[in-house]
Amino acid sequence: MSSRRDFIKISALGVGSTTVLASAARFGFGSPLEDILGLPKDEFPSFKRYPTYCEVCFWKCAGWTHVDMDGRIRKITGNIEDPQCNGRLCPRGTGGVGMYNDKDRLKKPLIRVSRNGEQTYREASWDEALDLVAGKMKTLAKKYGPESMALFNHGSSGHYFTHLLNAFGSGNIAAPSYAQCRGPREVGFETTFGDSVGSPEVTDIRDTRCLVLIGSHIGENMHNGQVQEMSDAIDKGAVIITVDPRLSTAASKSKFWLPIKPATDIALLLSWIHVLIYDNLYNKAYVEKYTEGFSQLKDHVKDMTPEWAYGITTIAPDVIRATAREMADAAPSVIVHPGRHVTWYGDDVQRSRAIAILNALLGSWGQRGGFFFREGFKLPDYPCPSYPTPSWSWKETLNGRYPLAKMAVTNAFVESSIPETGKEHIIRGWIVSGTNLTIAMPLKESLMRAVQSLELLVVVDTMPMEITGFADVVFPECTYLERYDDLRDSPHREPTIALRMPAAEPSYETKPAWWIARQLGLKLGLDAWFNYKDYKEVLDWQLRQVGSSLEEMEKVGVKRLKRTKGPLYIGEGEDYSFRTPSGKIQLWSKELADAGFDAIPSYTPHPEPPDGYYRLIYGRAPMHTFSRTANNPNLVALMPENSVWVNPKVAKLWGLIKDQKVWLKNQDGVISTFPIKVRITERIRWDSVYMVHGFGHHHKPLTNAYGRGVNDTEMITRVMTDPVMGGTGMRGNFITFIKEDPRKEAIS
Ligand SMILES: Nc1nc2c(c(=O)[nH]1)N[C@H]1C(S)=C(S)[C@@H](COP(=O)(O)OP(=O)(O)OC[C@H]3O[C@@H](n4cnc5c(=O)[nH]c(N)nc54)[C@H](O)[C@@H]3O)O[C@H]1N2
Ligand SMILES: Nc1nc2c(c(=O)[nH]1)N[C@H]1C(S)=C(S)[C@@H](COP(=O)(O)OP(=O)(O)OC[C@H]3O[C@@H](n4cnc5c(=O)[nH]c(N)nc54)[C@H](O)[C@@H]3O)O[C@H]1N2
Ligand code: SF4
Ligand SMILES: [Mo]
Repeated sequence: MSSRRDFIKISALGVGSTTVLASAARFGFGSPLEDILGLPKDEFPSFKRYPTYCEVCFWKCAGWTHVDMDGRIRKITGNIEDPQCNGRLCPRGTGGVGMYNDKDRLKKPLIRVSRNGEQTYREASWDEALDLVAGKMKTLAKKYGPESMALFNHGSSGHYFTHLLNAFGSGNIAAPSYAQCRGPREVGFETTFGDSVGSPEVTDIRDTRCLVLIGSHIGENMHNGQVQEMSDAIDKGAVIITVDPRLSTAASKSKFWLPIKPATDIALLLSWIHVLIYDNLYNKAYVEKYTEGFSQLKDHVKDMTPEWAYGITTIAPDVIRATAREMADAAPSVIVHPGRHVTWYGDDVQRSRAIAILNALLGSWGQRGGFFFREGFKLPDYPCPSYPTPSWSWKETLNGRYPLAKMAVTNAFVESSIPETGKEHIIRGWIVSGTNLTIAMPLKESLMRAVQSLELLVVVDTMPMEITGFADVVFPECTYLERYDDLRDSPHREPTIALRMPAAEPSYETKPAWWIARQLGLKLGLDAWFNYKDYKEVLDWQLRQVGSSLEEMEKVGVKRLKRTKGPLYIGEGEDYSFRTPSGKIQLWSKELADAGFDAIPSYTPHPEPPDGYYRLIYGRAPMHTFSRTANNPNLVALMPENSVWVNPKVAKLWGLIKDQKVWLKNQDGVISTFPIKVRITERIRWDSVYMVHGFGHHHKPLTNAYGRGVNDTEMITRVMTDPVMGGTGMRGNFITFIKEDPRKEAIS
């Protein structure tokens, strides 16, 4: 087992200990132990290594799992051939061994039973648990049709259960990574450029001369390749402009930090557009050749001067002008970053549109140092019959709302799972895999009503996370270090494929998701869709179609391929047709207008915190991924709990002192289950408080995570839903402090 000491040694040495790593270490990167210590590679002659790609977050860095002579997984390092990580993992990726070692892992299938009138779980054999689920799925299909089954997923396991449900006759598949994360951004960019930003993002940070971050907190948001590229760009003299009510790590490396009043970004963006147009700073050749709707845009922003925006955003007019000029000076090698988690205030598609429009005026889409054209490698699908056509799909759960949603909306599924809402199409059973819905989704009340209404709830997870406590049946998946999974084929500057293979046998009685889905498929009579015994057969078949093999990939882990679909950028003056209805970039969007929305973004004010309350904003910490790492012993050692960031002015007003524990209460009277430590810092505006998402677990089996800090989701009871695509804006909640234990008061 990797001990805590080993791990801490790795990260401590990783900071600034080698010149090669100097810049990446700025953001806390570790590096292969051998490199840091300068040891010959055969210092660990008994270590074997197996290729993998990381599952600690969805950047999916490719790496190697190292196993000692006793077959124990000891460490994970990056694969130097992988353009998504360049041989370096972030602290979470290095700490991934903790997911394997976690003593609280799910170990056996569990079935909910009633004992002496009380519900509990009992351990079951795989066969019994699978039979139970398949039997219930058959009953639901007979009673209500196969469409009554839905899947909520995130991560690698999603594909196998998607395949299962598609073969079963349901297309009802949703992920919080859309309506609670990047959905509005994809719609905002698609309606402008005809293309989404995707993952990894198509931002050409490597060669940029100016990077503008609107909230997006790269450096705490540790998406590996992006962080490395940003660090290199800083070394090459790129100007960083960060707009954030909090002095984020990125803001601290920036030439300009704009501590904006939260919820007012659209006003700033419109005033930047105003300056670019009315000060003649925009890229005229690009705009003339590739865009349409310029004159409407010009009219629209006529009065949206920096002076106008100052009154709304608190950012001084000269700063707005100076930063607009920096962008124009760097254009087209400039990126106004689209962000990733963008479900903030319910007008998020429009904010993303404003960001896209700004990029269009600067001419950065399709340009070096702006946005590149990605290319992926499409692996052929393993042969199977075509899927049956469902009689209704996720679109029907929208009931005519969210017309531009391109994927299922989790919150609409939740509503459709509550029969009393009187919907025509009702969902009766869920499979939940790789997503801890109770922490990922706001609106706990409707989530709980849905959970109580379901006739079947199956959870597939590696850990006893909160959502598992609601399941009828829990299937324990083995960790990513113990299994084969689909080849990673995410598009990037060059296409690559990466393999994940097991470095050890699955611990306890855990199984890979592909196996679980296949067993259910066989029990449901869907054999034709699962025509293999081992997923290795699927991978080898796919690889052989493209001139490789599993044997080759097991040696190299990553294979880089040549681009075949054209260059990374648009050539100078080249004709180019965007994938919009007219082939031009839409500064004025017909698609939005036709659907009844603003064709050009406008600023609308949002509610302000009442007296004595502060806006709750949240984000990431470099050493954790949402709630998925909250119990990981290696990462808990680095950061055991979150704290609430409070401005000194506010701390003084409330008489708060450093590290004091307080409870939080929100505008609807909801009080946090646990207290949280106060961090007093000038790095946050006085009107807001900040905390890292993913803490405050209330599930006791999570022995490292239980009761540590506050769960931000618990405090988010007001949600502003984006009418364009259904994203749940979560930053309109206000909290105040309670200094004494509120439960004690209630008792006395
Ligand atoms: N309040 C609030 N809500 C948010 C956010 C926020 O910042 N604040 N962020 C939003 C964003 S950006 C996103 S993308 C979503 C993410 O939300 P989720 O998709 O729910 O992400 P995680 O919290 O990582 O939950 C992942 C679950 O997967 C399990 N898991 C880990 N590895 C495996 C595996 O190999 N197999 C299986 N089957 N399960 C595994 C974990 O134990 C955990 O239960 O949350 C969104 N919700
Ligand atoms: N270490 C780590 N890295 C991660 C993840 C993780 O869990 N851990 N998750 C990954 C995922 S799935 C996602 S989606 C991304 C999310 O990462 P980002 O897209 O970077 O996250 P955001 O939530 O948009 O940004 C959070 C920042 O927004 C600021 N902010 C809050 N309100 C406002 C506002 O009104 N205006 C402005 N301008 N700023 C505001 C906060 O102070 C904070 O610094 O991170 C990814 N990377
Ligand atoms: S960024 Fe870190 S956690 Fe995410 S995939 Fe890469 S190494 Fe893993
Ligand atoms: Mo996300």
